[in-house]
Amino acid sequence: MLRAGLIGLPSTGKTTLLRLLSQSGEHGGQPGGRLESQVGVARVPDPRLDVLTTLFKPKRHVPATVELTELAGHGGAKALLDVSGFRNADALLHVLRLFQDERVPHAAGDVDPARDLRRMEDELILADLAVAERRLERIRQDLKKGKSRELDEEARIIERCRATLEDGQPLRALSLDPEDTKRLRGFSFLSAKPLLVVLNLDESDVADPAGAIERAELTEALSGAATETVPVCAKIELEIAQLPPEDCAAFLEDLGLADSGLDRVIRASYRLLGYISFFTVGEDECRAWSIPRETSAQDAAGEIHSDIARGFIRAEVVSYEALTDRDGSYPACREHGEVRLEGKDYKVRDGDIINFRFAT
Ligand SMILES: Nc1nc2c(ncn2[C@@H]2O[C@H](COP(=O)(O)OP(=O)(O)O)[C@@H](O)[C@H]2O)c(=O)[nH]1
Ligand SMILES: [Mg+2]
Repeated sequence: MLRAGLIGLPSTGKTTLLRLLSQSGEHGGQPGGRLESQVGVARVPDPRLDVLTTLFKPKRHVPATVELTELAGHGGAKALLDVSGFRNADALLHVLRLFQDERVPHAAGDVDPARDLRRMEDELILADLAVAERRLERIRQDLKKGKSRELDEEARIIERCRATLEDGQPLRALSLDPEDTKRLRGFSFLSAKPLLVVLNLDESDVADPAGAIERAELTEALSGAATETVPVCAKIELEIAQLPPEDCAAFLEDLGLADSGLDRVIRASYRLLGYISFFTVGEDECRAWSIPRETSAQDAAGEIHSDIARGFIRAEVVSYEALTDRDGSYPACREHGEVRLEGKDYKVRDGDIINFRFAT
């Protein structure tokens, strides 16, 4: 499951966004509060799962999910990020306040998103710099006890990280070879994580996000590597999401929005991370699973259960298009040679419908 951490200064709309994405109307904690840590689960909207559900009429249908966490106690005056809380996150969602509202004082004074974006980036960089320096110190001590090629390699890449951070650049700007990527994985550097900037717009700007970005002088700051931007209007969208479903579309359209905040934020996250979905189908359950692009069949099996990965024999694969074209009939797909048997190294494609054969 994809894990996303919500970051941002107080009173920018993190909790509101969390509730919008997890479609939960409950109000945990105080508005703008700093003390609450909250977790929400967002279901990934996917019309393909709906089609499969109509074809197979399973007892259950289970969408892929994204787990969202808002951590307590960061983003204050000292703005210390609790690194450990985000260690597991696959991506960070930075909620940036563009909305003006006198009733909601902004902790940092005026509404100035360019400043806030830089400030949060600096927080990530500082937290990472501390980690890099601590590790370099340890390596230096270990090298006194005995040389090793791997320690030298690690020192080299961490030194490169340190220099990048010292220069005020996030680590996501670095291009690394796979070996170095592996060496750095254990450090869970925050500024290396893909970043989705969620622009929490003023109601009056919803129809013109490009204009709002320009007026806030954010264009250049948002052009960085491994970042995506998505505009929302968290408060109004949450109000709309709580209306009966048949009214939602009309209200969104009135605002100038083509689809829901949930759709837009999740789609942007998938683009950012390069995630794709595969499906499992049957009478009991139709289910969507998210995996990074280029995931092997065996690793995809592990997403379902480690036993299936361990006992992996073959993946029986048919594309979503082929199976739905034949009204969900496996025999018809087989007859036309559309069901393939793939080995453990097969790279799963978006929309594959997979039946894993495994030994227990
Ligand atoms: N006007 C307006 N107010 C918002 C918007 N998003 C959030 N708020 C309000 O800002 C306050 C703080 O929001 P909250 O989500 O708790 O912020 P957090 O501190 O970042 O978690 C609440 O009163 C929200 O209703 C928005 O898009 N427009
Ligand atoms: Mg909050």
